[in-house]
Amino acid sequence: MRRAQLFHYSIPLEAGVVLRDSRIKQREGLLVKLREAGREGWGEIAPLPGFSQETLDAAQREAADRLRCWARDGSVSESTLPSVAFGLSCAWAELADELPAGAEWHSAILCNGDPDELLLRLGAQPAPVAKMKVGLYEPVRDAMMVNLLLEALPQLTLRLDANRSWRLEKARHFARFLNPQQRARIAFIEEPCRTPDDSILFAAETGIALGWDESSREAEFQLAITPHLRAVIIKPSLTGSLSTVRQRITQVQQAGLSAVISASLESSLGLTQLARLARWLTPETVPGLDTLGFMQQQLIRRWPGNPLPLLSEASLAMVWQN
Ligand code: OSB
Ligand code: MG
Repeated sequence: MRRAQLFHYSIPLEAGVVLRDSRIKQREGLLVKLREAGREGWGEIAPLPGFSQETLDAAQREAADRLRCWARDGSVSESTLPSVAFGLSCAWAELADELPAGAEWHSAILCNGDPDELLLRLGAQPAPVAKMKVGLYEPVRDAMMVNLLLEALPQLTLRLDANRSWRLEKARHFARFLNPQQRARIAFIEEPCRTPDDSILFAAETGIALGWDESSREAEFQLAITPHLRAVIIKPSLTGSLSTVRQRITQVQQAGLSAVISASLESSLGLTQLARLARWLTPETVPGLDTLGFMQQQLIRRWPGNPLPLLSEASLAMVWQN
């Protein structure tokens, strides 16, 4: 007997979470629970508005279709909707005991909120890695913040993410105000410029290492070895099934680059699975999973040490079952 259920969740977010120009107040998504032969497997299907092509409604219909086939036949082809393919493949991997339990609980710490608390969190790590969003304010201000943080914490490695905000001229302006002695402590900057070509030019001019995030998910993307390219960000919920994610990671690693597993604002259930993926597939690289702080609740599984209240299965709305 194969049983499948889909639950809908809606988690209130802290005020002011901005995703691609729009402020979102709730994170909505689906959890899938599978049961077979006394075993259980969970997964999360959560298209991210502004990033995913598929809507939550479309994801739910597709997931129910696939699960109906799975319950009948025991196997089913992968969905072409990345969030669905990822969530279902995680649940199947748990059922088959193929997703190792060990997890990487250290993440690149996001620089937002209270600066004193940030310094405390970073100071408590032996080899702290932080991630700062840039491009939202004036380039001079961004550069000053980078300089200050690197000065305050001599052990710190910093990742930057501009989410394609800058024209080349603005990106150059930012780089001019960086303290030259500290540039090498910037592990990489994700997507500094509006176009990949400008980002490549920026990296070549400044020597600041580059990371691809948005670019790596475009249809025409080829992993060309560009000087100064150091990392490719992999967001599984925007990428596809576990096997697609593994292929991507292998390809990136074989090119001598860091594959950085990163969150798409999943609930604690999905985040803990991403932490397991990170330990399993990218053990050398600190993942980017520090997003639970935007949420006001955890679901089903707790992130170790996180004090947010935990919602159980009983408090979720079941929207489909076979
Ligand atoms: O720009 O990388 C992004 C989360 C949701 C949507 C987009 C992004 C992110 C993150 C996740 O930054 C955290 C991380 O990568 O460290
Ligand atoms: Mg990014």
